[in-house]
Amino acid sequence: MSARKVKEKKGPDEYPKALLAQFYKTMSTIRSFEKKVEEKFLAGEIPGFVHLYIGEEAVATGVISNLSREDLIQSTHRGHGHTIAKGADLKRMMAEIFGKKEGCCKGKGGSMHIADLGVGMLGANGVVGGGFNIATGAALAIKMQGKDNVSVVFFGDGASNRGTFHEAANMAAVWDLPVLFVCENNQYASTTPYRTTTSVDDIADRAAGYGMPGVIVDGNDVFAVYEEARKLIERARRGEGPALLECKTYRVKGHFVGDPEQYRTKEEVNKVCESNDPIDRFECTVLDGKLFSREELDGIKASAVKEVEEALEFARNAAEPEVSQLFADVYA
Ligand SMILES: Cc1ncc(C[n+]2csc(CCOP(=O)(O)OP(=O)(O)O)c2C)c(N)n1
Ligand SMILES: [Mg+2]
Repeated sequence: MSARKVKEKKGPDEYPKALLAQFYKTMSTIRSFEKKVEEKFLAGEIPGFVHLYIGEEAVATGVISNLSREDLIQSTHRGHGHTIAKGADLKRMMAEIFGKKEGCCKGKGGSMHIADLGVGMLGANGVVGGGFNIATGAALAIKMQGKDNVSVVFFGDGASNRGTFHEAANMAAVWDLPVLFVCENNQYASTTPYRTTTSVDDIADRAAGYGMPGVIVDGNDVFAVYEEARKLIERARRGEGPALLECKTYRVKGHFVGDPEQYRTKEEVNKVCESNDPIDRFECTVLDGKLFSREELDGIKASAVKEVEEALEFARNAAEPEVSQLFADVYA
C-alpha cells in the first residue's frame, strides 16, 4: 500500500464565497502577524526564540477550516499559524509572545508554548514530536466520551523520524482513534534537508505501516489541503480511525528568526517565493475565476493588517508578569 497522491479536485467556483473569504482572511492574518513578529523580534522587543510559518499558511488554513471550536489541535514550535487558524485571540497571542501578563499563558509560554484551551488549541510544543501522544490521548478522550470530534496533530518532516510518531500512529490505528496526523513537509528540519535524514520519499507512505490511509497533497494549495483534510476528518468523525495527510510545502524563512541559512542558496528560496506562494496562488485563482475583485481582496487583507496592529498595540501596553508569580502554575 503506498500513499495516494491527489490528482483531481473541485473547481474554486464550487466553494461558497464566504468560505473562500475565510481562507483569504486566515492566510492574510497569519502572514501579517508573522511579519509583525519578525519585525519586532529583530528590533529586540520580543524575548526568546521565534520560528516563522510564512509560506506554509495554506496548511493550517485548509485543515483547520474543517474544524469546529470543539475539535482539538496540537501544534509545534512553529505554531502561530495553527493557533490563529483555530481562532485564538490575536491580542492575547501577541501578548504571550511579548511575555506579558495578559498573554494566553500569562506570558510564561512565549512563542513556542502558546495554548488556548477555550478554542480547542491544546498547545504549541518546543519538544519536536512532543505533540503526537498528547493529540492521541485527546482523541482517546473524545472516543471514550462518545463525541464525534476529532484531534489534529501538526508536525514537521523532521518530527516524523521521532519514536513518538510511530508509537502514537500505531496506538491510534489499533484503537481507531479520531486523529488526523498532518505532516508539514517543509523540506527542512533545522539545517538539514529532509532527503538526507528520512528513509522514504513521501512521509505519507509511513501510514501503510500502521494500516491507515496516507494522502499526499500540495500544501501550498489551500483548496487541495481543505478538500483532502475534509475527507479524512469526516472519516475520523464516523469512527473509521486515523489518517496521515502529508502537505508538501516549503519553509521560506530561516529555521528561526536570525538563522544565517548557510545550508541553502538564496536562489532556491527566491524561486519558491516567486512561483509558489500560497497566498499569491489563491489570489490568482479567485481573480482569474472572477470570484473576487481586487478591491474585495484588498479589503479583507486590510482588515487582517488592522487586527494585527491592534494586537501589537495591546501587547506593547500590557503589563509584565509579577515576580511573585514566577513559580505559580509550575508543575514538577
Ligand atoms: C526532541 C527535540 N529534539 C531536537 C530539538 C531541536 N529542534 C528544534 S526544531 C528542530 C527541527 C524540526 O524540524 P521539523 O520537524 O521538520 O519542523 P520544522 O522546523 O521544519 O517546522 C529541531 C531538531 C527539539 N526542540 N526537540
Ligand atoms: Mg521541516
